[in-house]
Amino acid sequence: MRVDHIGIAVRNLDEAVRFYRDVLGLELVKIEEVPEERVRIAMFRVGNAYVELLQGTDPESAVSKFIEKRGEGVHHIAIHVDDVDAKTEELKSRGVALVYDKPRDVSHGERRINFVHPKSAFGVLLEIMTRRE
Ligand code: CMX
Repeated sequence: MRVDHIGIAVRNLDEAVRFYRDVLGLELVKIEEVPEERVRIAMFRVGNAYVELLQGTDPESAVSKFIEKRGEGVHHIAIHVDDVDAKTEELKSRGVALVYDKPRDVSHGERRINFVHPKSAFGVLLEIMTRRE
């Protein structure tokens, strides 16, 4: 397993991109909409991992609701696993609260993801995911 990315919730993606790319100097890999999760994201490569900025695309988006309640900031940590379906089943059998019963494909199948609810992970939203590249 390895850390794949750290997700940061922001109100204004374009403004945040200007900081992370132009001021901090991180390498912007892509900006894309992920309709399955109702977010627009910007991915920056940092060594073998990424920083992912997320802006909700509607008020009901998990990211919009997070910002409404807790403000901008670190939203989730994503752990890459070999088989997210197997990991989901293993964690469920251990009584861990998962957000989705089955993992879902996002970004045209580039990533398959699920989330451990923060109540099962000591206050942190953990994404478990497999990246197909
Ligand atoms: N990190 C830590 N705690 C969080 C949290 C987060 N990201 N989001 C919510 N919480 C906490 C809340 O503060 C709240 O705590 P208290 O009960 O102590 O107040 C508790 O979890 C419940 O929060 P809520 O506002 O009632 O939120 P919901 O239970 O409705 O939703 C969650 C929480 C995790 C199920 C929802 O955010 C979710 O489905 N997340 C998964 C999807 C997602 O985040 N998608 C965006 C990323 C997509 C991508 O990376 O591409």
